[in-house]
Amino acid sequence: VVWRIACDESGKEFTDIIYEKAVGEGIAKITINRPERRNAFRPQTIKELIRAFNDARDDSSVGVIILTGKGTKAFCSGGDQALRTKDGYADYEDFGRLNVLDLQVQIRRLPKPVIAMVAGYAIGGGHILHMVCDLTIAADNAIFGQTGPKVGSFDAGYGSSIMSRLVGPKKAREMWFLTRFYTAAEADKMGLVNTVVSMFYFLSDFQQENLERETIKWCREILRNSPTAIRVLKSALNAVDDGHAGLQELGGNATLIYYGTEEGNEGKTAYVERRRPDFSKFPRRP
Ligand code: 2NE
Repeated sequence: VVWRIACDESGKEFTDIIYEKAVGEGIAKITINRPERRNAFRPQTIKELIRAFNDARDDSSVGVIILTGKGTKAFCSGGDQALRTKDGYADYEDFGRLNVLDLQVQIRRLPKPVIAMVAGYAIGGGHILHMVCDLTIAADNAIFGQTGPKVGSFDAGYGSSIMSRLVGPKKAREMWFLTRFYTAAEADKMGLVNTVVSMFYFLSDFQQENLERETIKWCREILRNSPTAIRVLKSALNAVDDGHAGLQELGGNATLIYYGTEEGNEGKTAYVERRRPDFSKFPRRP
């Protein structure tokens, strides 16, 4: 795979992330780039992630998006605790924010599969980010866990509800109440990840390519399939849990497909031609 640096329509450079697209592949890769802080995010990081995800969503040549962290030590260690204030996380502005919640919703509703590629720690808000992704490919050095109740935080939204769906209500309570860390093998057993890439010789960047190779394999398998089927299935798999918003996403897909039919087009054409629409030739299917 040949990666080329990408940008969004603003053309502004990214400081906290690396945004790339694989030449001729239909794959975008978004890398949190704060390895010196175990890829903890600050508001700026989240703003950049949102921009990159928006671009990947709008780029019709992209079919799958990989979210990962720079280096082998961490996928993401959650919110940058040094920047935590009374009202969220604050960097350049004098008020805090929890804009990671917007990012979670964005990933959840993005009509293309998002794959978390996890090496090292996925902790706190970083753990929640991998959970909201559609699939997780983990290296065998990956460590998963919530620290919220230990560091005076919690995520009572997706961080609780999706976790409970993934690992079951008892295990979710264990993860949140005890704030233990879990190995990749344990996470696999709990249903937190899709596969673990075995890399006993994992320590150099070159070896990290094993994890990416496996992830690309999964991407290519997805990309061989129908984009519309994948799109509708993602919204269908989320619909019940996401309530009205989930139904809206699924319903939006029905409208999208209907607009492409002759029947849907007849309504619009009749309006534009200022005549009564003639739907008589369209079947009322059993
Ligand atoms: C991730 C973990 C377990 C890694 O441990 P280790 O031993 O590999 O690294 P170390 O030495 O702890 O960290 C390396 C450097 O990264 C910083 C550290 O302070 C350290 O800095 P220096 O001493 O070298 O200057 N660092 C790591 N994680 C950071 C963070 N989250 N914020 C700021 N600096 C961080 C270990 O580092 C760890 O346990 N990190 C904290 C994990 C954590 O508690 N995250 C916040 C959870 S709450 C949250 O994310 C959240 C939420 O609950 C709700 C909404 C939004 C966010």
